Amino acid sequence: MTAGAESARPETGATGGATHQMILAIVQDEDAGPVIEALTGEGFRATRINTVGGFLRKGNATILVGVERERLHRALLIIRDNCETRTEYFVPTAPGEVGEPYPLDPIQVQVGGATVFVLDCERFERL
Ligand code: 2BA
Repeated sequence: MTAGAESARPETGATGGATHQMILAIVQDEDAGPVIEALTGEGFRATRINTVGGFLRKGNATILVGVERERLHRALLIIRDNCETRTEYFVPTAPGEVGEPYPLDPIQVQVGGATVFVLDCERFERL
């Protein structure tokens, strides 16, 4: 049976629970390459989307990983082990009396390892 034919059926469990889950992991740019390499090295499939954090307005990466429920834990471990916590600085501004806003003292923030959401997949197909 081809992969396409096999997966043309909705992949839901006998109890109706999802058999696949979607990991949505927001990681720092520097960690995205190692995370994807480690995931694919263990047979996971992953997609990287280049994103921007709403607070720092700095580029980061959102990695989508569709996984079978039994392999979820392993994928999360890989993500955790390949993401570092780093210190970044955010420079807030205050409105100036005339013209340009002026910078205030930098605020230190700890970014990462990874911000992870795990979603049940209602349906997974490869067409
Ligand atoms: P950013 O929004 O650029 O946030 C970068 C870091 O700034 C955060 O690191 C956190 O330490 C700090 N931060 C964010 N919002 C803050 C606030 N209102 N006040 C003070 N500090 C704040 P992480 O928590 O590790 O988040 C890293 C990135 O993950 C975020 O980048 C954002 O792109 C994403 N993210 C985090 N939580 C999220 C959520 N609940 N929903 C969607 N994306 C999220």
